[in-house]
Amino acid sequence: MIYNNILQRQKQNKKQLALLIDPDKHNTQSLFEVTQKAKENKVDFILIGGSIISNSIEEAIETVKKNCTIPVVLFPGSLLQISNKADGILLSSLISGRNPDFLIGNHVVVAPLLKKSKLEILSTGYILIDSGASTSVAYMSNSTPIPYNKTDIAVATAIAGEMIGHKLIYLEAGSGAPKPVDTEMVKEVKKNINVPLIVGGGISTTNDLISICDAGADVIVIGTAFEKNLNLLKDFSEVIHNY
Ligand code: 1GP
Repeated sequence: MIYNNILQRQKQNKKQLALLIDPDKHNTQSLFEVTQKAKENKVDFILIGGSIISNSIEEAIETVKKNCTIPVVLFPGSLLQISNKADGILLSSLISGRNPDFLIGNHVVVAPLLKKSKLEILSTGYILIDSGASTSVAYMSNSTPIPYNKTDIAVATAIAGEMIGHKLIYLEAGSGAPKPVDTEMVKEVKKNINVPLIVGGGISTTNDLISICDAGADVIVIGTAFEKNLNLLKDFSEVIHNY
């Protein structure tokens, strides 16, 4: 259902806005505010997760779901961030890295649980790109990102990810990255794959957003920019939904 929507929108050459919520950056009141804004501005889906979470992910999902009907998709930074209360999960393999746990090991551990759940499984080839600063995801996954300008490596990685069978490719600069993934890289990756392309990390202005849309991203993920200024959601949503 979530994936079909993404495919449909991709076919119509429409973009989708995904709001990333890190439960540790919120309390119940701020979660209420953020979901309210997401609802008003027609966010397409909510990703929920973080590198380290000390707040309850289940409580955060419950609060979000109490306030809106936007699909909630887990974006787990660890095995502790799996919950049946969400609608789906980005089951990501960190294909830019060479750490077996993040390529397949963790997936094996949670597979039986996921099979029993009603979560929609969105198999994702997750590609981390160096954005000039070290990121939590690179450190926590003990993996090396693809260098910022090595478009050929990113393209080959995305092609391999699609060939292996991932339903989505995610180009990630890392949460709070000083700059987004290079638009040339986004363009080339887009040219070389058929599955929908997600781009996120370091997108902080409407200009960034427009450039990433123009380069061919199908789904754009925003977290930090909205944590800093929730009013940006309206502007970003207008860009995406009038695209
Ligand atoms: C991180 O791509 C997402 O996984 C969003 O990044 O927090 O920089 O928007 P930002």
